[in-house]
Amino acid sequence: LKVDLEKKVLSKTEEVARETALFLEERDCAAINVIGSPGAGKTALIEKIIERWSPRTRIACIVGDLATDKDAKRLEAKRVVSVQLNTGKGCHLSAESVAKAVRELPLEEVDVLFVENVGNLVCPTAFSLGESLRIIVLSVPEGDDKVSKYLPCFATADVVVINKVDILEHCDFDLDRVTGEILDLREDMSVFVVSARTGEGVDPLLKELEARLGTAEGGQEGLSLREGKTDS
Ligand SMILES: Nc1nc2c(ncn2[C@@H]2O[C@H](COP(=O)(O)OP(=O)(O)OP(=O)(O)O)[C@@H](O)[C@H]2O)c(=O)[nH]1
Ligand SMILES: [Mg+2]
Repeated sequence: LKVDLEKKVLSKTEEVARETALFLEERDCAAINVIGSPGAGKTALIEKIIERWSPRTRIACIVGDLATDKDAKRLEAKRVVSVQLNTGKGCHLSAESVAKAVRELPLEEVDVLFVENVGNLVCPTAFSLGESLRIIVLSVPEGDDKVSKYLPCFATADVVVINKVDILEHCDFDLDRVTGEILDLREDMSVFVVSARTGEGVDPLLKELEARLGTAEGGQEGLSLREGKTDS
């Protein structure tokens, strides 16, 4: 009797996320799952990236929120297609709801899909949505103890963005220590210190995203499924 110990039994939600990843890959569309506390600046960061990338890189957004469509309206004002998903009392986007939403988007005309998760540093990180990249946004007014307090969340990130650096001097936030804590989490982790308000630090972040997603001039050769760092 031969038992394959390597074979992973996928849960239903993991299976759905994997199908979404394949669906997106077949359409050469990279998805970025953006996670962070309420008010960390997730939408502000996506807005800033749209300003820099669009229209050369074609962008669409799926936005999770408990009840309103405020974020989708903000993103639509940047002239990108946005789907609002209301979760009611749900504290994170589900793989199932995102799977439905991606099938409503004109993905043949989209290079990068931003999925802004519900503001929360706990639940969204336990579920893959089929993304190829995961960004965690941490803002300096939240305090510099958050990486150690929400370690499982930060450990699942590919890229961490420390936002609102324009107000650093007004906050007790040890930038060097926090950056070090994040970089210590994994070898391939990247950290960027930015202000989504002023645009400071956004260019190096965009270079890294372009390199990871393969969306720089010359196409999407670098695009691949995100494996293994998502669900615990
Ligand atoms: N000073 C400063 N304020 C910022 C920056 N980025 C965002 N903000 C402000 O922070 C507040 C929250 O920003 P949002 O982009 O709505 O944050 P969010 O993470 O999308 O919030 P939710 O979707 O509600 O979870 C807004 O008042 C923004 O103007 C920044 O870099 N600097
Ligand atoms: Mg938002």
